[in-house]
Amino acid sequence: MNLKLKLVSLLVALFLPVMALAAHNHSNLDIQHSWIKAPVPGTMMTGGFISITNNGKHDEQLVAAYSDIAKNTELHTMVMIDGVMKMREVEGGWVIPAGETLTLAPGGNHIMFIGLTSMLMEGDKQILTLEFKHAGKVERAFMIHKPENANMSDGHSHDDSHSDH
Ligand SMILES: [Cu+2]
Repeated sequence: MNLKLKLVSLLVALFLPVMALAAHNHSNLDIQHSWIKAPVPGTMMTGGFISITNNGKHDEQLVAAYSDIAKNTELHTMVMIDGVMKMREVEGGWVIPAGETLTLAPGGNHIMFIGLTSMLMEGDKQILTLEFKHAGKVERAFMIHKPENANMSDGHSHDDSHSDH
């Protein structure tokens, strides 16, 4: 047996337990870009957005979201009625087919916070609980910021103050 092969075997042995553990932690779901829109001052509602990729072999479903920041946390979609965009609650949420990505984004599907009970300060984080049909409840940090910063929502520092030019 050459050294390279031995090394590979060693690496496999080292990483197998990690992989097993990760699978147990529902790593089939790749969750990215979780953020909450900083509410317009004086309003009692806002939206949350996220991108969830189902890397598993079976369909998954986002069935509900829970938070401490509002009286009601609902899953909403946008529908066009008589030429006007309106929000509707989606009972049962959305199926995420195997290999596909569910994207909640401004102007489309979103998590709705109605009756805000806490101050949502730009740059802060809030922990939300997402409930999946198979993976169960998953906690996730959501960054609070303005829509313009949406593309910087994950893994970046928000310490730099954003000035509007
Ligand atoms: Cu809504």
